[in-house]
Amino acid sequence: MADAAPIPLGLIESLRSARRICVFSGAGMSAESGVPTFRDALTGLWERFDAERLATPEAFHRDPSLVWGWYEWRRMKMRLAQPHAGHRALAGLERRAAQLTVITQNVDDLHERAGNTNVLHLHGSLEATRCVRCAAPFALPADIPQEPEGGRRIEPPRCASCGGRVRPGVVWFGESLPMPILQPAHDAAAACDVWITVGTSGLVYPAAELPLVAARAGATLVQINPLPTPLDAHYDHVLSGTAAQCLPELFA
Ligand code: BV8
Ligand code: ZN
Repeated sequence: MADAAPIPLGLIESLRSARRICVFSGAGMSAESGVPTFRDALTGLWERFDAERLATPEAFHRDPSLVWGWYEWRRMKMRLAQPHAGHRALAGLERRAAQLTVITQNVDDLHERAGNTNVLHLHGSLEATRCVRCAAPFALPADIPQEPEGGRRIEPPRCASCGGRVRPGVVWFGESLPMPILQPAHDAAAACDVWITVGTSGLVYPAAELPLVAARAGATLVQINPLPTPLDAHYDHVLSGTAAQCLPELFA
């Protein structure tokens, strides 16, 4: 990976004086921990699938054990992963900043495992599973899921209360984001001094709207991504680098 571009001095100054900071993370935030990005989560056994078609209620209804197998594989990758220097930089920032809100599209728990406590999961969590029929939470076994022997399909567990099928606790395409999460995320975007987006292609809505809410409210916008994204023009600073390179530099 090429070295990250130097951080502009003016940006370091504005970060030091910021009282309310929002960090908006996507799948690229977890890439250096070994968790495949959303579009890369279809390598190997999954390479012939399209994430946007697999991460839907229709796909789960049509082939529950294929979809459950994909999530078990992703949960295995997450539980084997460790937070990297970028996650730790954000945990350190939370201890120093007046107010830091992490708004993540990710369904892994790496921000929390690094030590951040104020984390809003817009798209749910791989660790939260519930019954499709009665919505009772289902406690997953603590051990690391094993790579399905050769195949991909794993029959989803059944709810102890009503026998209904258990589903992943994520927000699928076509499902609404939970307002108890989306509203505080929107409010934090509208009130922050600095908004930092890290590791997202900016393609998924309504999450992709949030940086524009911060921009309209007059915040300084920073984009961290090794590649250009369609929303770069809305940013005051575009840092061409990775999460593990740029975040420790910003918040050393
Ligand atoms: C909804 C959980 C109402 C599941 C996910 C306008 C308004 C509202 C809705 C829509 C709209 N337009 C279209 C829609 C529909 C749809 C949508 O947005 N479609 C897209 C594809 C066009 N949105 C919805 O359906 C949402 N629901 O709006 O409800 C409704 C109700 C009924 C009918 C209609 C509407 C629900 C969206 C939530 C979907 N669930 N996740 C799961 O994980 O399995 S989204 C999924 O994509 C992940 O959460 C992921 O985080 C997210 C976004 O992807 P990215 O995070 O950006 O990841 P990606 O791989 O794309 O990119 C990685 C980036 O990292 C790259 O830029 C790369 O360069 C960079 N990178 C790589 N390495 C590094 C790095 N950066 C830094 N460091 C590195 N080392
Ligand atoms: Zn049930």
